[in-house]
Order: sequence, then structure tokens, then C-alpha cells
Amino acid sequence: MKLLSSPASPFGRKVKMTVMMKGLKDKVEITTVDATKGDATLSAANPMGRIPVLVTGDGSVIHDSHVICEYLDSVGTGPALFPAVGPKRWETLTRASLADGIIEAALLMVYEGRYRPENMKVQSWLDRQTAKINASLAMLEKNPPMWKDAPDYGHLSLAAALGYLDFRHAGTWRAGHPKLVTWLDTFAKAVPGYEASKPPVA
Ligand SMILES: N[C@@H](CCC(=O)N[C@@H](CS)C(=O)NCC(=O)O)C(=O)O
Repeated sequence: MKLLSSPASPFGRKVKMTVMMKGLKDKVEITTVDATKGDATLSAANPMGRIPVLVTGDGSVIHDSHVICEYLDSVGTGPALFPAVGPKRWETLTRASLADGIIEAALLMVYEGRYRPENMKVQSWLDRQTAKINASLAMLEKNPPMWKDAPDYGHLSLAAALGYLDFRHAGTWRAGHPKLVTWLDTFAKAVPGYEASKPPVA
């Protein structure tokens, strides 16, 4: 299988952690593509031009990160990352949805800085994204989501979100969220793929 991703991508990091948690390291070859510049291979696989994309052994294309992770969960080994049915499944997917929302808001802020000329920045829009991130972190801080036997897809998505706030937003979230900081440390100890998928220093 081939994974199109980039070292900095938080959505790609979710997939990389999944690859390692599911014992698939030797079966997935990672190709680095720069989605922000436009890439012909990427656009042919995903007309949205977004990473990550997985090309399976038979040439099938799978995106986005959620779908790739669920696919890898179904073909790899080790504890299931996606509960198959019932309330546990909705809880995991909802947690992942919140984590993805944090990543999306944080990513939009990065893109604002990257693509919009300085004199066209809209502070109220940036503040709106910050408020979404802060509200989500405040809710999570009240009761960080612990796992029973092993972390699942919701937990790894949250770890990717916090890791992205560290990477692109200077880790300022840490100051007001001591329980989440401890949570992330615990996750990193339980999942070696977290450190192994760390983006390069910005
Ligand atoms: N919902 C998608 C989001 C993927 C996404 O936004 N990827 C970013 C990089 S982290 C990207 O490719 N951005 C380029 C663009 O939007 O043009 C997923 O979960 O995979």
C-alpha cells in the first residue's frame, strides 16, 4: 500500500499512528507530497487535492483520514481502533469528530497566515477559530477521555490534534489544560507511534 502524506500533516499523522498501532509498518510505503503547492499524483487520486490518501495493493484509492484509518483497522492486527457497533462506536466517532474539528480550525488559521496577504487578514475570523479550539479544549479538560484496555481511534485523533497545536500554535494550549497535558503524556507512553510520527521542528 502507498500512503500519500506529508511529515507536517496532522491528518496524515492519524494514519501513521494507525499504521504503527495495527502492525502495518512494513506494508505501507509513505510518499511525501506537498498538498499546498498542488501535486499531479495527489490530484489524480483525490480531486480535492488533500492528503492523506491511501492507495491499496489492488490500486483502490481511499480517503479521507477517517476512512483510511477504519480501512487499516480492518486489515491490520492488534486491538480494534473502531468499535464495531453500538454506543461505544458513536462515542469514539464523536470524540474523533471533535478532535478533527480542532485540527480543522487550527489548520484554517495556518492557511490564513500562509495564503492571505497581511493587509487582508480578518482578525474576527481568526478569533472565531481560536474560540472553537478553546471551547473544545475546555470541555475535554473537564474529563480527559481515558481508555480501558487500549487507546482507540477517538484517542489517537485527539493526540494528533494536541500534537498539531504544539507544532503550529506553539503549544500555548498547555498553560490552561494541565489534565490534557498529562493525558497526552500518558497517550505518548502507551502509543510509541505518537513520537515516531512527530512532525519535524517547524
Ligand atoms: N477531512 C480530511 C482533511 C484533510 C486535509 O485538510 N488535509 C490538509 C493537510 S493536513 C490538506 O491536504 N490541505 C490542502 C488543501 O486543502 O488544499 C481528512 O481527514 O483527511
